[in-house]
Amino acid sequence: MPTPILPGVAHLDLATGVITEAAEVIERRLSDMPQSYHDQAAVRALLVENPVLYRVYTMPQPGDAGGWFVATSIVGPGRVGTEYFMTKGHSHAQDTAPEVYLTLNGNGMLLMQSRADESVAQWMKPGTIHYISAGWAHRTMNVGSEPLVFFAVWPVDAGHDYETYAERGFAKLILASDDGPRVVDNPKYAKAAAP
Ligand code: PAN
Ligand code: ZN
Repeated sequence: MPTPILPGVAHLDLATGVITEAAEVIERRLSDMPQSYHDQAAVRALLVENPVLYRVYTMPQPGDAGGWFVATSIVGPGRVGTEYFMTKGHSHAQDTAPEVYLTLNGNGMLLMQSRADESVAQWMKPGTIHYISAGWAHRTMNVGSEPLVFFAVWPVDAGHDYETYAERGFAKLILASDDGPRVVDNPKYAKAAAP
């Protein structure tokens, strides 16, 4: 018998994104995702320091009979070459599982990509609510100088597909420029997709 979902409560520090009772805290460093960045010379140079790129705090699941995951992500400010510190990025294994993000702090970009390779990039700033449609892969990057903090809710049975995006990445890169973040084609993606 699955454990029924009981009412739950947790405490979130809106400024830092820390959930006090987090059941799990995931920490991702550059060494966990060196292939995600296109500038491998910049990756090698920064691997000496091996910075934490982001952390994810997940609220304890009050049961296992379905329901929602509730978590915060905190992406640090920083760059690897001209790319910003960012999450690995994934799609949900379950094609019918959407997700909602609410930005609490900082400035970021949410890059989304459909199964048909359409791309959408949205600005994240305190108060922006993002609906990530089912079937769309998603990755966030911190384009500002303070931590990017966002709150996320998604179905517990969604599952995460990281492999598809680990090697060739997303169809678009978001690069830092004098005029701010620029969305450009990812050359590695086009090559990998060619027959
Ligand atoms: C988020 C992400 C979180 C970290 O909670 O899992 O921001 O990003 P990666 O999972 O791509 O490393 C979410 O989208 N959950 O489904
Ligand atoms: Zn997700």
